[in-house]
Formats: sequence, C-alpha cells, structure tokens
Amino acid sequence: KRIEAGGTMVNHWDLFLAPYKQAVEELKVKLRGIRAQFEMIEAHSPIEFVTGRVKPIASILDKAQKKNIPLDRLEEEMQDIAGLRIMCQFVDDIKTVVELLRQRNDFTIVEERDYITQKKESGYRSYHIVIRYPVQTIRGEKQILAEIQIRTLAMNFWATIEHSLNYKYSGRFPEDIKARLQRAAEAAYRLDEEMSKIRFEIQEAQAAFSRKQEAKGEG
Ligand code: 0O2
Repeated sequence: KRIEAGGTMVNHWDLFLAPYKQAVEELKVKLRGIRAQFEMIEAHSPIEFVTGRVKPIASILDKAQKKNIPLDRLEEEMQDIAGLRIMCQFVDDIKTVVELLRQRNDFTIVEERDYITQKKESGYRSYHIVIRYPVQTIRGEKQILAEIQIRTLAMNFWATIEHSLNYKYSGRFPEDIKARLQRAAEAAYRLDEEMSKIRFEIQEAQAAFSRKQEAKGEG
C-alpha cells in the first residue's frame, strides 16, 4: 500500500521500516565501536563480531500471525523488527557485554531474557536484551524497540544451523534430526566449557600473535 508522506507517495512498509533500518545501522557502528576500543588498548575484546538485520516483511507477517499480534500493534509488541547479534569467544564475555550495555545511556533496557542459565527446549542458548532506542528523524525523535542477542561462537553456530533446518522442516523436525540437534546442542555447550577452561592460554596466544603481526607491520 502506498501512502502520502510530505507530499510524496511512499510505500507503507518502507516508511514503517525506515527508523528500524536507521537504528540497526547506528547500533552496528556503536557496538563495533566497543570492540575497537578494546583493540586500541590491546585488551581482550569481549566482542568478537557484530551483525544486524531488519526483519524481512514476510517474517514480520508470519510472526504476527503466529503470535496474534495485530498489524497496528507491531511497534509495541514485536520486539525484534530491529535485531542485533553480538558474538563472543567465551561464555564469561557475555556477562561483560551485558554489563557494558547496562551502563550505556544512549538507550534504555526494557527486558532481559537469559536463555543461557535457562536454555530453551530446542537446545537454544543466548542472552537477549530488548532496548528502547531513540532514532532522530526529520519529524523529531522516534523511539523504537530493538533486540540484541548475545551469544558465543558455538551458540551461534548451533542456532544458525538449527534456524535453517527449522525453515526447511517448518519447525516439524523428524525424530532423528531432533535427537541430533539435541546432541549437537550438548556438544556446543561442552565446547564452550572446554574453551572457558583454557581461556587464559588462548588469550595469551592471541595477544602474542597480534604483537607479532604488529611488529611485522600487519597489525
Ligand atoms: P529470526 O528469523 O531469528 O528473526 P518466540 O519467537 O516466541 O520464541 P519471542 O518472544 O519473540 O519468542 O522472543 P525470544 O525468544 O527472546 O526471541 C526470538 C528470537 O530468538 C528468534 O527470532 C530467534 O532469532 C531466536 N530464537 C529463539 N528461540 C530459538 C531457537 O529455538 N532456535 C533458534 N535458532 N533461534 C531461536 P525469530 O522471530 O524466530 O526469527
């Protein structure tokens, strides 16, 4: 549907999603800035990398139908139209990132969901923070909701694979696939545990490697 905005006909979805797109772009820069600051002082960064996306229209419509959200209530009730993902090397880094996000004053935290101490039935683990983020527009400030998912590389690997299988099977996994995904979730959990135990050694090796690269002028 096209609607009138400032004398021009604009696609309704383009207009609705514009502040979400802006928020995702801004938040990617801001969150990547955290990593850059740790690198600057040559300290271990609790953030490995950051991704962001605006939920595709088809997924918004799907989720609205599944969760019975009327389309005129999307702004208030769909928390992940703007989505950011922060990947960490170690489980302990997640706590550090959460603390850093709690201290910021460029957004407010609306809700936190800890699927790490309390994993989902599927085996999914991740820490979710829902924020209210002010976007500056030519018509003044617009507050939008965004979801930040914080997870380790192992949690991300599992979630990415499970998500694509979920899409393939529309959530109705054959029993053998379901069992394998459960075992894979346990393996990812054990991998995180093992990495945490040798964290100190890994970090020392990484620091030595970047010192060497720097000396070679490749840093
Ligand atoms: P997409 O495609 O990732 O954008 P609900 O959707 O009811 O489970 P709710 O209330 O929306 O939950 O919030 P929740 O559970 O905090 O966050 C939902 C998002 O978390 C999902 O978004 C996924 O990104 C991720 N997620 C939650 N559970 C799982 C899971 O079992 N497996 C995987 N791979 N990801 C999960 P969407 O909307 O599903 O879509």
